[in-house]
Amino acid sequence: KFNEKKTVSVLGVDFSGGQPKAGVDEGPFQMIEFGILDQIKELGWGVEFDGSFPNYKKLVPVEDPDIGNMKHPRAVSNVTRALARHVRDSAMKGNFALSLGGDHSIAIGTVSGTAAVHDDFCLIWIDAHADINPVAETTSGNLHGCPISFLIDGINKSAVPEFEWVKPCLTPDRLVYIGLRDVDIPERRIIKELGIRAFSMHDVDRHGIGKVVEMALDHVNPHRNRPIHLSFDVDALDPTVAPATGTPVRGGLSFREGHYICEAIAETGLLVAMDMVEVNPTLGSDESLLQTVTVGCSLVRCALGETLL
Ligand code: EXY
Ligand code: MN
Ligand code: MN
Ligand code: MN
Repeated sequence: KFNEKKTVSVLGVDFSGGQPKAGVDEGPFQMIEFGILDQIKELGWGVEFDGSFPNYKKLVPVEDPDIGNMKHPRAVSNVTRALARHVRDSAMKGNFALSLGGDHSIAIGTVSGTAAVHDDFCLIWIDAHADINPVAETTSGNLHGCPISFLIDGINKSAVPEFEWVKPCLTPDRLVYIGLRDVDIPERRIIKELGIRAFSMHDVDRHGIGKVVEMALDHVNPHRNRPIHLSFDVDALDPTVAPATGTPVRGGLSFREGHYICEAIAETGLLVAMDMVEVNPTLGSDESLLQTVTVGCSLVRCALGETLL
């Protein structure tokens, strides 16, 4: 078992450059203000947190013109490159790496960091979106819609020098999605071509969340021996459950379905890293902010074993 309540390295990633809305960079501050660090300690884990905050904003260049359709490419590259090192160093020490976003482009770094230590890892991606747009085909140009295209070999056909440091570290059979309901046409093509296993909300309705998580784990982790990286985009949840997020899509996971996923993954004892992303405390009322930060923190606690008896 990997996650035998050792120490959690908490990485606050105050970054919003993978998408156009301000505020998602405040997600980590809000979750820390809400008490996530003490909550994790209360579960029996040690917590390592750099009080001075890595401050990823410092890595955002003043000049960052588009490359092709890509917006803020150098900012995303600089931040994710530094983050990959932080996650790698945490994992190397045997710590659980918890990255609090920030937008989902940060997963370029978090997953690369995990892969550097656990080369046989699998990736469970909980999201309304597939985040696998090739950079040559993204219509929005927002890199939070593209992170996985950097991680799997061959999706981005021509190399982008700014991202040359990213080594494809994931094979299609070690990725699984749960929660999808807003997938772009190039993304559908890639999922099909590469045979990536994806459980949409339709599948959750049909089979129930218990069966879906079991099928997802059987696919990416058939012998239950691979380290797991869980990348949880809060917009996977229904907007009535998590309203303060940049790209909400109706018809998402219920409060319990979201928590069930985290609990079932915690139960495997194989979780080594988690991202909690796209919490944007500036979108909506104070009430929807509190609601979203609360649910983000409680998903993290469940993934760390809060509800295991
Ligand atoms: N697929 C759309 C795009 O590429 O712009 C929307 C992506 C939203 C991504 C959010 C974080 O999951
Ligand atoms: Mn700009
Ligand atoms: Mn996402
Ligand atoms: Mn999303």
